[in-house]
This record gives sequence, structure tokens and C-alpha cells, in this order.
Amino acid sequence: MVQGCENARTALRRAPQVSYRHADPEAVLAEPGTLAVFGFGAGALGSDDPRWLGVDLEGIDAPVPVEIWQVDGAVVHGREGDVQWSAGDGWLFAAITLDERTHGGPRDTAHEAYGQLCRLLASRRERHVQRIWNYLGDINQGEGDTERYKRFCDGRATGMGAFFADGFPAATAIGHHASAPRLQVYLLASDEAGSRVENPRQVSAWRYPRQYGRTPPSFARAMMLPAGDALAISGTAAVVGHASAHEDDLLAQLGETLTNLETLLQSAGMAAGFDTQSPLKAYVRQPTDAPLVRDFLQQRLPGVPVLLLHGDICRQELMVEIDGWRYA
Ligand code: 3EB
Repeated sequence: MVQGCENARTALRRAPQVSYRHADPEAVLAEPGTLAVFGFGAGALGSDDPRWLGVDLEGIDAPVPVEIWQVDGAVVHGREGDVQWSAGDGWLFAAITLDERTHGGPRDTAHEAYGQLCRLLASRRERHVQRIWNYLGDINQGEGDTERYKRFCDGRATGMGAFFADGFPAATAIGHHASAPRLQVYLLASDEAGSRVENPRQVSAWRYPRQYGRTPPSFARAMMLPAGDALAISGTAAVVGHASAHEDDLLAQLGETLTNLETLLQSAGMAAGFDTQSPLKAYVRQPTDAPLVRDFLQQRLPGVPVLLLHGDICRQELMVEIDGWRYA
């Protein structure tokens, strides 16, 4: 036996390539290495393929592209309970869509969704969750601890149980305006752990003080994927310390959000700036604000693919939130 074989390290997986494209979902699903394809809004084409997810958020600009995740090598897929999943090259996509009318409000629905996702993850080699997205309706409805976002946070935490005891993945939680009260949760996991990145300008979300709810939000500000070749950036807004900044001032919120994004790149040890390979999403509370957001981002982040979506940020005073990817 050659000793060196045992010492050889498995090469870490290249990050999935995430892109936006104007394309027919079925044609993209037929391409080799397609792990997932996302459509946005009620007008999106559908597919029965478990790798297809129609997201309950409307695009601001028509036609809305699809979002594509591609990996190296063959992809398998299936369904397990209410979960749809696909896997290839050490990566796992999993998603669940639950109707709150069946599962009883945002807390119990989130509990059920996270329970089902964690059970699937526990059965797989790709159990290291890097990144999670959460979309639910009427996110700001209700006062104080009964606000729907806060009840979602409660159920998310109990549904996770001890699964994320070592630390939370990067995440986004946004309110949609679809007619059905659906909760959608989808994720990217890997067979290797990534590294969590926090923002020194912001209190880590899981340490938010009591005023933001009984259960602090369970997410990291960003996650460096295992091979160090891509940073998955959580929903980022004009939060400084733990407080929202620049109430009622869209441009100031955008400026603060960009500062937070740049700080995250720095704290991840990455070069500054975003580029044509780094797709972002901008969630805009008021569609009438979209032109200002579009102009601002075109000026400050020229050439960067930005998908504008109509979505409510989980704090009423926040008008815009940005998330996405930066490849090394
Ligand atoms: C913030 O900085 C804004 O609950 O998963 C951003 C990203 C926010 C994720 C979540 C919430 C979440 O606190 C809100």
C-alpha cells in the first residue's frame, strides 16, 4: 500500500455556479449539472421536476429571469414527505413549501418545515447547511412578540432543535405578497462545513436584545463555502449595531447596506467589490422605490447582476435588503 494515498486530502468541492438567465426552465433542467432552477412570481413557468422551485416573490422588471444553480457532475433528485431535493458533487439543494392553513400559522408551519428539512439533512452526507432562504406572507403583521416574523423565528428555532448547535447558516427571511399563505424554505448544503462570517459593524443576529422578540433570529451574516471560493451573503440591510438606521431614507439605507456588504467581504478576507460573476438580489418593500434602487445599484455596482424583487423586510422601518454571492 502506498502510504501517500491515505494522507491525500479529498479536494474540496468547487462552489455551485449561481446565475440569472432568460431561459426556458425545462431546457436548463436538461443541462448537465443543474442542481436547481428558480422562477419568481405568479407568472413563472412551472415544472414537476424536484429541482424546480417557483418562488412566491414577484420580480420588479419583466421579463423576470430564472436563477440557476449548477455543479460539476451528475445530479440525482427526489421527494421525501413535503421536501423536494437534489444532490450532486457533494452539494444538496432542498426545499419545502407548506400552506399555513394546513399547518397552523407562521410558528407551527416554520417548526414543521425545519423539522422536515433537518430530518432529510440528518439522513445525508451533505448535511452541512451553508445557506437558507425563508419566504412567508404578511411578515410584519401583528404587534410586538406576536408579529408574524417573530412567530416564524420562534418556530424556526424549535424546528431546528439541536441541528445547528455548532452555528447557524447564512440566511434571508423576506415577506411575500402571494395570495396563498405559504411558507417556502430552501437551502444549499454540502458534505463539508463552511466557515461562518460575522460583520463587526453589527451585533450577531442570534445575540439581538429582547426587544426584537423572544427568539433571536437564527442566522450568520455570511458563509464562506468549504473550498473558500465563494461567499454566501445573508440578507443585509441598514442595521448598525442591532438598531435599524435611516428610517424613511431610502438612499441612506442603501448606502448603509453597501457599507455592510463591503465590511462583510473584508471580514471574509476577500478583495473589495462586486463583479459580473456575483449575482445579488435586492428586495424592495415599495415597488415605487424600485427605480431609485435600480439607479443607485447601477451607479455603485456597475455590471453586477441584480434581481429586483418585491418583498417586505422583517423590520417595518427597513425599506430595502440585499443578499447574494461573491466568488473569489
Ligand atoms: C437583520 O439584519 C435584517 O431572520 O433569517 C436578515 C437576514 C434579517 C436573515 C432571518 C433576518 C434574517 O436583522 C433581517
